[in-house]
Amino acid sequence: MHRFDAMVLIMGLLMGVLFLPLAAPAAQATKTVSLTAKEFSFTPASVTLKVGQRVALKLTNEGTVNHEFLSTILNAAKDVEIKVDDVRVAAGKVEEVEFAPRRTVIVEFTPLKAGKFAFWCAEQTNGKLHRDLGMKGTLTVGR
Ligand SMILES: [Cu+2]
Repeated sequence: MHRFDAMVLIMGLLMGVLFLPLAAPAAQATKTVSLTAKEFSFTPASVTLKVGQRVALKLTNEGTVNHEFLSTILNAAKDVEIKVDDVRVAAGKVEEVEFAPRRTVIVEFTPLKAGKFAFWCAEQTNGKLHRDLGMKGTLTVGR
C-alpha cells in the first residue's frame, strides 16, 4: 500500500467518525403543528406525531371565548414547555393551558410513548363542557 493510499484510508475513517454524529440528530428538529380552536372544534382534530420527535403545537384561538388545551399526552412526554410570543412561560408539570380569543400559545414537548392520546377543551358554556360540544381530538404517536 502506498503511503498516499493509507492517508486516504485514514481520512475516510476520520470523516466517518466525524460525520456520523452530524447525520443522526435529524429527529431533534422541532416539528410545528398548527391547531385552531373555536366554538366548538379543534382543526385539525387528528394529528400524527413520533416518539422522540420534538413537537410544537401552535394553538390559536379563533373563537370569541376562552378555550383550553388538555391532553393525556402531557403525562407521556418529556420537557413540556408553554410559550407565548416565543417566551417560555411555563415548563415541567403542565396540566392544562387556557388561551383567550385571538391569542396563540405553543405547547412544546417530546412524546415518549407510542399510542393514541386524547386532547380536549375543558371550558364550559351554559353548563356544557366544550369537549362534549365537539372540542376534542386525537394525537396519534407512532414510532
Ligand atoms: Cu373550548
